Amino acid sequence: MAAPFLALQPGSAAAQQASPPAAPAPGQTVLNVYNWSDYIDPYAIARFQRETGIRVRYDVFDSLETLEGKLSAGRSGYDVVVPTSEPSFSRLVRAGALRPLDRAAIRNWGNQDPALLRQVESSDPGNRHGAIYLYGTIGLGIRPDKLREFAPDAPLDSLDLLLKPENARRLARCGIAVMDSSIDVMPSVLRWLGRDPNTTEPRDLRAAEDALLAIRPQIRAITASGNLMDALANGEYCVVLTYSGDVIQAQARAREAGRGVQIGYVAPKEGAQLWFDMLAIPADAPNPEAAQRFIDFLLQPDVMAGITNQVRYPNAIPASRPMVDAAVRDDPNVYPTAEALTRTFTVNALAPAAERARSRSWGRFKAGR
Ligand code: N2P
Repeated sequence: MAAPFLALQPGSAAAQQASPPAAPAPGQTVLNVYNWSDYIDPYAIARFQRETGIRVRYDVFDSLETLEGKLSAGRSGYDVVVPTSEPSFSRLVRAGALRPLDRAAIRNWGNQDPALLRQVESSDPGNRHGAIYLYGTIGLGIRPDKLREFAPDAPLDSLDLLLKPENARRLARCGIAVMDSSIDVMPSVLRWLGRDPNTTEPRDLRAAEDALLAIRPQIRAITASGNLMDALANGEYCVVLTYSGDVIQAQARAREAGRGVQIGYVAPKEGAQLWFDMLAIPADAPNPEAAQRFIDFLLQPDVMAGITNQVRYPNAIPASRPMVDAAVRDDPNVYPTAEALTRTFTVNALAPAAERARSRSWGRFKAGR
Protein backbone atom coordinates (compact mmCIF):
# COMPACT_ATOMS: atom_id res chain seq x y z
CA MET A 1 0.00 0.00 0.00
CA ALA A 2 1.02 3.62 -0.44
CA ALA A 3 3.09 5.53 2.07
CA PRO A 4 0.90 8.49 2.94
CA PHE A 5 1.18 11.05 5.68
CA LEU A 6 -1.80 10.56 7.88
CA ALA A 7 -4.82 12.76 7.27
CA LEU A 8 -6.65 13.99 10.29
CA GLN A 9 -10.32 13.38 9.82
CA PRO A 10 -11.09 11.60 13.04
CA GLY A 11 -13.69 8.91 12.93
CA SER A 12 -13.59 8.30 9.22
CA ALA A 13 -12.43 4.88 8.15
CA ALA A 14 -10.44 6.45 5.35
CA ALA A 15 -8.50 8.55 7.82
CA GLN A 16 -7.09 5.39 9.32
CA GLN A 17 -5.86 4.19 5.98
CA ALA A 18 -4.57 6.95 3.79
CA SER A 19 -4.34 10.66 3.13
CA PRO A 20 -3.12 13.15 0.60
CA PRO A 21 0.65 13.42 0.87
CA ALA A 22 2.01 16.46 2.67
CA ALA A 23 5.75 16.94 2.59
CA PRO A 24 7.63 17.32 5.87
CA ALA A 25 9.22 20.69 6.48
CA PRO A 26 12.94 20.78 5.64
CA GLY A 27 14.91 19.25 8.50
CA GLN A 28 11.80 17.84 10.15
CA THR A 29 12.22 14.35 11.63
CA VAL A 30 10.07 11.72 9.93
CA LEU A 31 8.90 8.61 11.77
CA ASN A 32 7.96 5.68 9.54
CA VAL A 33 5.27 3.53 11.09
CA TYR A 34 4.03 0.20 9.70
CA ASN A 35 0.83 -0.89 11.43
CA TRP A 36 -2.22 -3.04 10.76
CA SER A 37 -5.04 -1.38 8.84
CA ASP A 38 -7.90 0.13 10.88
CA TYR A 39 -5.76 0.02 14.00
CA ILE A 40 -5.11 3.57 15.23
CA ASP A 41 -6.94 6.63 16.52
CA PRO A 42 -6.08 9.42 14.07
CA TYR A 43 -6.16 11.90 16.98
CA ALA A 44 -3.25 10.02 18.56
CA ILE A 45 -1.08 10.64 15.53
CA ALA A 46 -2.15 14.28 15.35
CA ARG A 47 -1.30 14.79 19.00
CA PHE A 48 2.07 13.06 18.71
CA GLN A 49 2.98 15.24 15.73
CA ARG A 50 1.88 18.38 17.55
CA GLU A 51 3.66 17.56 20.80
CA THR A 52 6.94 16.40 19.30
CA GLY A 53 7.21 18.13 15.94
CA ILE A 54 7.97 14.70 14.47
CA ARG A 55 6.18 13.93 11.23
CA VAL A 56 4.50 10.51 11.05
CA ARG A 57 4.51 8.61 7.79
CA TYR A 58 2.02 5.82 8.23
CA ASP A 59 1.76 2.62 6.15
CA VAL A 60 -0.61 -0.28 6.72
CA PHE A 61 -0.67 -4.05 6.16
CA ASP A 62 -3.47 -6.52 6.74
CA SER A 63 -1.88 -9.95 7.12
CA LEU A 64 1.15 -11.39 8.89
CA GLU A 65 2.28 -12.81 5.56
CA THR A 66 2.53 -9.29 4.13
CA LEU A 67 4.33 -7.99 7.21
CA GLU A 68 6.83 -10.87 7.26
CA GLY A 69 7.43 -10.48 3.52
CA LYS A 70 8.24 -6.82 4.01
CA LEU A 71 10.50 -7.27 7.04
CA SER A 72 12.33 -10.49 6.19
CA ALA A 73 14.69 -8.85 3.72
CA GLY A 74 15.69 -6.09 6.17
CA ARG A 75 16.01 -2.40 5.27
CA SER A 76 12.27 -1.90 5.33
CA GLY A 77 12.83 1.74 6.23
CA TYR A 78 10.33 1.48 9.08
CA ASP A 79 10.98 2.82 12.57
CA VAL A 80 8.02 1.20 14.33
CA VAL A 81 6.35 -2.06 13.30
CA VAL A 82 3.51 -4.01 14.91
CA PRO A 83 4.10 -7.77 14.54
CA THR A 84 1.94 -10.28 16.38
CA SER A 85 3.68 -11.92 19.36
CA GLU A 86 3.49 -15.35 17.73
CA PRO A 87 4.74 -16.24 15.31
CA SER A 88 6.06 -13.05 13.69
CA PHE A 89 7.43 -11.04 16.62
CA SER A 90 9.17 -14.05 18.19
CA ARG A 91 10.76 -14.93 14.84
CA LEU A 92 12.04 -11.36 14.47
CA VAL A 93 13.40 -11.41 18.03
CA ARG A 94 15.25 -14.67 17.40
CA ALA A 95 16.61 -13.43 14.07
CA GLY A 96 18.07 -10.36 15.78
CA ALA A 97 15.93 -8.19 13.51
CA LEU A 98 14.61 -5.97 16.32
CA ARG A 99 16.39 -3.35 18.36
CA PRO A 100 16.25 -3.83 22.14
CA LEU A 101 14.09 -1.08 23.64
CA ASP A 102 15.76 1.50 25.83
CA ARG A 103 13.47 1.22 28.84
CA ALA A 104 14.95 4.31 30.44
CA ALA A 105 13.59 6.34 27.53
CA ILE A 106 10.13 4.79 27.78
CA ARG A 107 8.78 6.40 30.92
CA ASN A 108 5.34 4.90 30.41
CA TRP A 109 6.64 1.32 30.20
CA GLY A 110 5.36 0.55 33.70
CA ASN A 111 1.78 1.36 32.67
CA GLN A 112 1.50 -2.07 31.07
CA ASP A 113 -0.27 -4.87 32.89
CA PRO A 114 2.53 -7.07 34.32
CA ALA A 115 0.43 -10.22 33.91
CA LEU A 116 0.04 -9.57 30.18
CA LEU A 117 3.74 -8.75 29.83
CA ARG A 118 4.52 -12.11 31.44
CA GLN A 119 2.33 -13.80 28.82
CA VAL A 120 4.40 -12.39 25.97
CA GLU A 121 7.70 -13.20 27.65
CA SER A 122 7.67 -16.61 26.03
CA SER A 123 7.99 -14.78 22.69
CA ASP A 124 10.56 -12.29 23.96
CA PRO A 125 12.50 -13.32 27.08
CA GLY A 126 12.74 -10.36 29.45
CA ASN A 127 10.31 -8.30 27.32
CA ARG A 128 13.33 -6.63 25.79
CA HIS A 129 12.07 -5.94 22.26
CA GLY A 130 8.43 -5.04 22.42
CA ALA A 131 5.64 -3.24 24.26
CA ILE A 132 2.09 -4.53 24.02
CA TYR A 133 -0.07 -2.47 21.67
CA LEU A 134 -3.43 -4.27 21.52
CA TYR A 135 -4.61 -7.86 21.72
CA GLY A 136 -7.58 -9.95 20.71
CA THR A 137 -8.83 -13.27 19.44
CA ILE A 138 -9.65 -14.92 16.13
CA GLY A 139 -13.26 -15.91 15.53
CA LEU A 140 -16.37 -15.41 13.47
CA GLY A 141 -18.22 -12.28 12.46
CA ILE A 142 -21.83 -13.29 11.95
CA ARG A 143 -25.23 -11.87 11.06
CA PRO A 144 -27.38 -13.63 13.66
CA ASP A 145 -30.71 -12.80 11.97
CA LYS A 146 -29.57 -14.24 8.64
CA LEU A 147 -28.19 -17.35 10.30
CA ARG A 148 -31.54 -17.98 11.91
CA GLU A 149 -33.14 -17.64 8.50
CA PHE A 150 -30.70 -19.81 6.50
CA ALA A 151 -29.63 -22.37 9.12
CA PRO A 152 -31.99 -22.14 12.11
CA ASP A 153 -30.47 -25.07 13.99
CA ALA A 154 -26.80 -24.13 13.48
CA PRO A 155 -24.91 -23.30 16.71
CA LEU A 156 -23.99 -19.65 17.18
CA ASP A 157 -21.00 -20.28 19.44
CA SER A 158 -18.87 -22.71 17.49
CA LEU A 159 -16.65 -23.03 14.45
CA ASP A 160 -19.13 -25.74 13.41
CA LEU A 161 -21.00 -22.86 11.86
CA LEU A 162 -18.30 -22.48 9.25
CA LEU A 163 -16.46 -25.79 9.18
CA LYS A 164 -19.31 -28.31 9.16
CA PRO A 165 -20.08 -28.76 5.48
CA GLU A 166 -23.84 -28.99 6.04
CA ASN A 167 -23.80 -25.55 7.69
CA ALA A 168 -21.48 -24.04 5.10
CA ARG A 169 -23.73 -25.35 2.32
CA ARG A 170 -26.77 -23.63 3.77
CA LEU A 171 -24.93 -20.38 4.49
CA ALA A 172 -23.12 -20.15 1.16
CA ARG A 173 -25.90 -18.15 -0.50
CA CYS A 174 -25.79 -15.68 2.31
CA GLY A 175 -22.00 -15.25 1.98
CA ILE A 176 -18.98 -16.84 3.64
CA ALA A 177 -15.50 -15.27 3.76
CA VAL A 178 -12.22 -16.26 5.39
CA MET A 179 -9.23 -14.00 5.95
CA ASP A 180 -6.31 -14.91 3.74
CA SER A 181 -3.69 -16.01 6.26
CA SER A 182 -2.50 -19.55 6.79
CA ILE A 183 -0.62 -18.34 9.86
CA ASP A 184 -3.74 -16.98 11.51
CA VAL A 185 -6.37 -19.46 10.29
CA MET A 186 -4.81 -22.94 10.31
CA PRO A 187 -4.34 -23.11 14.11
CA SER A 188 -8.08 -22.51 14.72
CA VAL A 189 -9.00 -25.23 12.22
CA LEU A 190 -6.62 -27.66 13.93
CA ARG A 191 -8.08 -26.78 17.29
CA TRP A 192 -11.62 -27.39 15.98
CA LEU A 193 -10.43 -30.81 14.80
CA GLY A 194 -9.21 -31.52 18.33
CA ARG A 195 -5.58 -31.48 17.21
CA ASP A 196 -2.61 -29.46 18.43
CA PRO A 197 -2.76 -25.97 16.86
CA ASN A 198 1.06 -25.99 16.83
CA THR A 199 1.41 -29.36 15.19
CA THR A 200 4.06 -29.99 12.59
CA GLU A 201 2.75 -33.50 11.78
CA PRO A 202 1.97 -33.82 8.08
CA ARG A 203 -1.13 -35.90 8.83
CA ASP A 204 -2.57 -33.14 11.06
CA LEU A 205 -1.89 -30.54 8.42
CA ARG A 206 -3.55 -32.78 5.86
CA ALA A 207 -6.63 -33.10 8.10
CA ALA A 208 -6.89 -29.32 8.41
CA GLU A 209 -6.47 -28.92 4.69
CA ASP A 210 -9.17 -31.53 4.02
CA ALA A 211 -11.54 -29.77 6.42
CA LEU A 212 -10.99 -26.49 4.59
CA LEU A 213 -11.25 -28.09 1.15
CA ALA A 214 -14.57 -29.65 2.16
CA ILE A 215 -16.11 -26.18 2.50
CA ARG A 216 -14.05 -24.48 -0.21
CA PRO A 217 -16.87 -24.47 -2.80
CA GLN A 218 -19.08 -22.59 -0.34
CA ILE A 219 -16.58 -19.79 0.34
CA ARG A 220 -17.16 -16.59 -1.59
CA ALA A 221 -13.95 -14.79 -0.63
CA ILE A 222 -10.52 -15.63 0.80
CA THR A 223 -9.01 -12.20 1.11
CA ALA A 224 -6.83 -10.11 3.40
CA SER A 225 -8.50 -9.06 6.64
CA GLY A 226 -8.50 -5.41 5.61
CA ASN A 227 -10.98 -6.16 2.81
CA LEU A 228 -13.49 -7.84 5.08
CA MET A 229 -14.51 -5.21 7.62
CA ASP A 230 -16.53 -2.90 5.40
CA ALA A 231 -17.99 -5.82 3.46
CA LEU A 232 -19.19 -7.34 6.72
CA ALA A 233 -20.60 -3.98 7.85
CA ASN A 234 -22.42 -3.62 4.52
CA GLY A 235 -24.09 -7.00 4.96
CA GLU A 236 -22.21 -8.75 2.16
CA TYR A 237 -21.40 -11.82 4.30
CA CYS A 238 -23.17 -13.89 6.93
CA VAL A 239 -20.06 -15.61 8.28
CA VAL A 240 -16.51 -14.22 8.24
CA LEU A 241 -13.47 -15.74 9.93
CA THR A 242 -11.27 -12.84 11.05
CA TYR A 243 -9.89 -10.82 14.00
CA SER A 244 -12.21 -9.99 16.93
CA GLY A 245 -11.97 -6.19 16.92
CA ASP A 246 -12.41 -6.01 13.16
CA VAL A 247 -15.82 -7.61 13.63
CA ILE A 248 -16.68 -5.27 16.49
CA GLN A 249 -15.63 -2.28 14.39
CA ALA A 250 -17.83 -3.61 11.57
CA GLN A 251 -20.68 -3.89 14.05
CA ALA A 252 -20.23 -0.23 15.01
CA ARG A 253 -20.02 0.86 11.36
CA ALA A 254 -23.17 -1.10 10.52
CA ARG A 255 -25.00 0.56 13.39
CA GLU A 256 -23.88 4.01 12.25
CA ALA A 257 -25.00 3.26 8.69
CA GLY A 258 -28.47 2.50 10.09
CA ARG A 259 -29.46 0.08 7.38
CA GLY A 260 -30.48 -2.70 9.74
CA VAL A 261 -27.38 -4.89 9.35
CA GLN A 262 -26.78 -6.64 12.69
CA ILE A 263 -23.36 -8.08 13.37
CA GLY A 264 -22.18 -10.34 16.18
CA TYR A 265 -18.79 -11.79 17.17
CA VAL A 266 -18.23 -15.43 18.11
CA ALA A 267 -15.12 -16.54 19.98
CA PRO A 268 -15.39 -20.26 19.15
CA LYS A 269 -16.20 -22.44 22.15
CA GLU A 270 -13.66 -25.02 20.91
CA GLY A 271 -11.04 -22.44 21.83
CA ALA A 272 -10.23 -19.08 20.28
CA GLN A 273 -6.71 -18.13 19.35
CA LEU A 274 -5.46 -15.33 21.58
CA TRP A 275 -2.80 -13.00 20.18
CA PHE A 276 -0.87 -9.88 21.20
CA ASP A 277 0.33 -7.23 18.76
CA MET A 278 3.67 -5.75 19.76
CA LEU A 279 5.20 -2.30 19.23
CA ALA A 280 8.74 -2.96 18.06
CA ILE A 281 11.67 -1.21 16.38
CA PRO A 282 13.53 -2.87 13.48
CA ALA A 283 17.24 -3.26 14.18
CA ASP A 284 18.01 -1.07 11.17
CA ALA A 285 15.35 1.59 11.86
CA PRO A 286 16.49 4.93 10.43
CA ASN A 287 15.18 6.83 13.44
CA PRO A 288 15.15 4.74 16.62
CA GLU A 289 14.98 7.75 18.98
CA ALA A 290 11.75 8.96 17.40
CA ALA A 291 10.49 5.37 17.49
CA GLN A 292 11.10 5.18 21.24
CA ARG A 293 9.26 8.46 21.73
CA PHE A 294 6.32 7.18 19.74
CA ILE A 295 6.11 3.96 21.76
CA ASP A 296 6.38 5.93 25.00
CA PHE A 297 3.63 8.27 23.78
CA LEU A 298 1.29 5.39 22.89
CA LEU A 299 1.67 3.80 26.32
CA GLN A 300 -0.11 6.71 28.03
CA PRO A 301 -3.50 5.77 29.48
CA ASP A 302 -5.50 8.51 27.75
CA VAL A 303 -3.89 7.86 24.37
CA MET A 304 -4.55 4.13 24.66
CA ALA A 305 -8.14 4.70 25.76
CA GLY A 306 -8.70 6.76 22.60
CA ILE A 307 -7.23 3.95 20.49
CA THR A 308 -9.37 1.26 22.10
CA ASN A 309 -12.48 3.43 21.71
CA GLN A 310 -11.73 3.89 18.04
CA VAL A 311 -10.63 0.38 17.00
CA ARG A 312 -12.38 -1.80 19.61
CA TYR A 313 -9.45 -3.94 20.60
CA PRO A 314 -8.39 -4.13 24.26
CA ASN A 315 -5.10 -2.56 25.31
CA ALA A 316 -2.69 -3.60 28.05
CA ILE A 317 -2.83 -0.38 30.09
CA PRO A 318 -5.16 -0.90 33.08
CA ALA A 319 -5.19 2.85 33.87
CA SER A 320 -6.83 3.48 30.49
CA ARG A 321 -9.93 1.50 31.46
CA PRO A 322 -11.87 4.33 33.18
CA MET A 323 -11.47 6.40 29.99
CA VAL A 324 -12.71 3.65 27.67
CA ASP A 325 -16.37 4.10 26.65
CA ALA A 326 -18.55 1.96 28.91
CA ALA A 327 -20.06 0.12 25.93
CA VAL A 328 -16.60 -0.89 24.72
CA ARG A 329 -15.23 -1.62 28.19
CA ASP A 330 -18.16 -3.81 29.16
CA ASP A 331 -18.28 -5.73 25.89
CA PRO A 332 -16.90 -9.21 26.68
CA ASN A 333 -16.00 -9.57 23.00
CA VAL A 334 -13.62 -6.61 23.40
CA TYR A 335 -12.27 -7.41 26.87
CA PRO A 336 -12.64 -11.19 27.24
CA THR A 337 -13.82 -12.34 30.67
CA ALA A 338 -11.46 -14.40 32.83
CA GLU A 339 -13.64 -17.42 32.06
CA ALA A 340 -13.47 -16.81 28.29
CA LEU A 341 -9.68 -16.47 28.56
CA THR A 342 -9.46 -20.00 29.92
CA ARG A 343 -10.92 -21.16 26.59
CA THR A 344 -8.26 -19.42 24.49
CA PHE A 345 -5.04 -20.86 23.15
CA THR A 346 -1.81 -19.34 21.87
CA VAL A 347 0.44 -20.46 19.05
CA ASN A 348 4.20 -20.88 18.60
CA ALA A 349 6.45 -20.06 15.70
CA LEU A 350 6.94 -23.14 13.52
CA ALA A 351 10.30 -24.15 12.08
CA PRO A 352 10.76 -22.80 8.53
CA ALA A 353 10.07 -26.13 6.80
CA ALA A 354 6.83 -26.60 8.74
CA GLU A 355 5.79 -23.02 7.99
CA ARG A 356 6.39 -23.64 4.28
CA ALA A 357 4.34 -26.83 4.41
CA ARG A 358 1.49 -24.92 6.06
CA SER A 359 1.65 -22.22 3.45
CA ARG A 360 1.61 -24.78 0.58
CA SER A 361 -1.39 -26.43 2.17
CA TRP A 362 -3.10 -23.05 2.33
CA GLY A 363 -2.29 -22.48 -1.33
CA ARG A 364 -4.05 -25.72 -2.23
CA PHE A 365 -7.07 -24.69 -0.17
CA LYS A 366 -7.24 -21.33 -1.93
CA ALA A 367 -6.93 -22.97 -5.33
CA GLY A 368 -9.57 -25.51 -4.30
CA ARG A 369 -7.57 -28.65 -4.97
C1 N2P B 1 -6.58 -4.76 12.61
C2 N2P B 1 -6.28 -6.21 12.73
C3 N2P B 1 -5.23 -6.46 13.74
C4 N2P B 1 -5.29 -7.75 14.39
N1 N2P B 1 -7.39 -4.49 11.51
C5 N2P B 1 -4.30 -8.75 14.01
N2 N2P B 1 -3.33 -9.08 14.93
